[in-house]
Amino acid sequence: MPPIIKKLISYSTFILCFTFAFAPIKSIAQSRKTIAINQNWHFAKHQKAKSYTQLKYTLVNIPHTWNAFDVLDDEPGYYRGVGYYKKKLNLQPAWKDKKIYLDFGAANQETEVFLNGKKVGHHIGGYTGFTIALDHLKFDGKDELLVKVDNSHNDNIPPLTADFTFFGGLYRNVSLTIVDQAHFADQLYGTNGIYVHAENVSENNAIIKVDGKLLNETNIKQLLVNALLIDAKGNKVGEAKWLSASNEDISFQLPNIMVKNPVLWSPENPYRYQMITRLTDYKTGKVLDEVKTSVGLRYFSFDANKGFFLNGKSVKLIGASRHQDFAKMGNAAPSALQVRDVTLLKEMGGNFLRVAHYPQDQAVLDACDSLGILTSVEIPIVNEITESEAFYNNSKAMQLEMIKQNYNHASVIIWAYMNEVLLKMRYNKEPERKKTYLKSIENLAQQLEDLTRKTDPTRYTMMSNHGDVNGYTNAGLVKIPMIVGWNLYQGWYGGKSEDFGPNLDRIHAAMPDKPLIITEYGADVDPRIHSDEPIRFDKSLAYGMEYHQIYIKDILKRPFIAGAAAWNLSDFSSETRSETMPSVNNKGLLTLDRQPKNTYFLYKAHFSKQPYIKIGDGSWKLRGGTTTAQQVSVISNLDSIVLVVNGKKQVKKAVIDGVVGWKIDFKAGKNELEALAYKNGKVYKDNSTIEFILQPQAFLNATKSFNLLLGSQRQFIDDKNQIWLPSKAFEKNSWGAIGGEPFKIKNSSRQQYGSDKDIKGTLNDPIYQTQLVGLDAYELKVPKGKYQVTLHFAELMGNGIQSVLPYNLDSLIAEGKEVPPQRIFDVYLNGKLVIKALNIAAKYGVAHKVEQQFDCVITDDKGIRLDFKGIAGKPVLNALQVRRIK
Ligand code: GCB
Repeated sequence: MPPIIKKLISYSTFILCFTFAFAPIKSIAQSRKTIAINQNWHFAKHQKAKSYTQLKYTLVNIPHTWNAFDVLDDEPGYYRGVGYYKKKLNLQPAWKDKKIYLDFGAANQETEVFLNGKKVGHHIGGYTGFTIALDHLKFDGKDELLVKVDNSHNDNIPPLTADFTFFGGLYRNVSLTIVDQAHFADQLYGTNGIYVHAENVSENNAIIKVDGKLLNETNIKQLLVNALLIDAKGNKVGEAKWLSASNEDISFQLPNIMVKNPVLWSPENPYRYQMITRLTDYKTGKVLDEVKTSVGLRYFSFDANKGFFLNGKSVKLIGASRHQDFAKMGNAAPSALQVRDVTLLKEMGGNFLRVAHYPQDQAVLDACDSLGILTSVEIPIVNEITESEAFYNNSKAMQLEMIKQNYNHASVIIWAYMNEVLLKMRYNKEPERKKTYLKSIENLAQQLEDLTRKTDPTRYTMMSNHGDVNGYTNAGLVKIPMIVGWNLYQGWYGGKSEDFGPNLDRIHAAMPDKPLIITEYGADVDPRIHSDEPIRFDKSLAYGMEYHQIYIKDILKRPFIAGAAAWNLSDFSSETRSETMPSVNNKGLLTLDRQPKNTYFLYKAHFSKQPYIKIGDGSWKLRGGTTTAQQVSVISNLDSIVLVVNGKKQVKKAVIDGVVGWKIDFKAGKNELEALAYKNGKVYKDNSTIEFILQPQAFLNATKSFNLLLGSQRQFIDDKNQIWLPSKAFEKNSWGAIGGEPFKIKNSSRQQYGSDKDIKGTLNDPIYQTQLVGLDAYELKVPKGKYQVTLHFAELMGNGIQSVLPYNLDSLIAEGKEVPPQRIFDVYLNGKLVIKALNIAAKYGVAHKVEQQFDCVITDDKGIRLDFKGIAGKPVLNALQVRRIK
């Protein structure tokens, strides 16, 4: 229980006998120290039947997760269990009479802390910070911490399921805070106890309020709290004082600080004041503690018809949602990398970050404060709930920790608490039970809403829904939060991208009094995949571009849309996904290691105020095709662009909605591209060198190799930087397949493109995820010579790995029903039987890479011919490589 809040002493009329001078405005108090203790921890995973003392520990540094690598392998699942961290504390004798706290940025997800073998703390929840008092230190050089972290599934801890990986471990910074025995603290919520907010903010005035908590474990009878507000130049702007009348655990509220003509915080000018709050022994004047808080003054409102207003001006919130993991690090990424994400969002022209689906590193919100990015922050209740008191209590505790820990950030305008909570609907076959379940969700939502409004009446509340309006409206969930967030995927999980706009109008019409934010929208884009004929689910950059172009237009057109956050700022780990990059959700505008995709450039062209020009497919350095005439786009916010290809000027073209395109003639080999634009006497340029691989109609003497994808329209660049091009039907004197149909999952309107199964044994899944089914032969007219022919197969039918979530498109269809078909066939190479009675599923299993390689010498003009002869069922071929070796 929080300590009882003591009656506040009104201090407005209290005249101080002792006047504490804030002399130099710089920090003078040395009493509070924060020391990172991230280095040299001993870590071991729990093993059955062994106590933690018997385990073999390895040295690690924090941030650390034990899942950074096991999510990268081709195997499903990752370690969810207990990990132990041990560390000897290096304490200074001078701290003997101090209070020492152990602060965790976060630990996923349940943590017990032991000091010298005795339990001193426990925390539930993987995404908020917590503080533990270390009260019985020995100071003999042997004080030892043992931290037991558990990321096992727990029915009472949100999130229960979600489309992201629950990396276990001490993945945010750990530090010691050393303070005087009388100090500011709100240990229950893991904060320093100082909460600053402003009321009645306008261009003319602001009232600043400081609420706080302090702990006094000394004999000092009277403590003075003094807060000083200084501006960015260090000038004093206002001051407030308060004197305690007791020596216990106290809550206090300082008298108001009035600011005249405040400089307001905004994305354009993220101006911050600083509040220095000091605790002093009233009698002796000794400074006991000092806390600094940055303060941004702004006022804002949401209107159901007109959108969002900041400091009286209409502002469209544009940005992205963000997950916190990085390539090969999982969630254990250093704060500097987290901050870089906010910089990337700012450079893209974004002004809004949805901190999803859980509170993140304080450094992220610090960066949002200092760069002028508005945020919404949420707790991880995702997809479903457990109807238990413990789940409710844990959810509420997380909400409170989130609010208290992020309270002082000017960037935060929204607290949110549920994401698509009706997605994993329970009890669909028991209508009465389902009703009760829905009621439980509504109850929890209402409790979280009430708690949030009571704890922080200065911000808005939100939950994010999915699907159609009726589900959430009928469940009573639309009326509860102040803003409704909707996650919309027309043109991805269903329908067409063009349905997005009309759908927005329908949602608005159904809830005309609710402010609306599009909290998610996106399409998977694998930057290794390109297509001239983009279609849904092909994961190509081109489809992603089309999708986002339509969405941006529709969002900007509608004033009632207060804001929109693309899903996601970057690709992120999601262990249960198996698509072109297994265990990764590719909806990022950036890759998992933060390389920009074209879609990022598109946002930059739309929203950045700086002149911007980028050869759209600049990152597509290796292209190919049967013809050299190909489309190239330039992404820009300048009026018109000139494109120069290999020294030849193309016609100047006007940029429309951030993009302009040309069909240009590449030459085989290296091509130099330059895009130019002029504005106010200045020239803006971008250059790109592109290697073009011509795959001629006939295999010529100069042709070294063909890498062909069957049943596919995409181009793919593999991990050896080889380009794979779509195959075609056989034409005379050329090459191609004879017979066969592209693989499609039957009876599924959701699946239009190959398979989403994780193909075992390779990281180049797109080579295997499409195929021709029932082909008779494959023929290539090649000049005389020696060739290496490699056939690539994978059985795409039958139960692969099943996901617990409906995100994996295959798993929906596969759920227990899909049986691998009988498929046995022979393959002949130029009349010679090279593969006998191949039964892929039986021999290698479903969704496993199979590669078969043969050499052949061609001495006549017949070329290479492969024949596929079915013994049972239809033969298949996924990809084919033909390489000239002599
Ligand atoms: C959603 C979820 C998010 C998923 C996303 C997706 O609606 O809120 O957690 O990652 O869709 O990519 O499917």
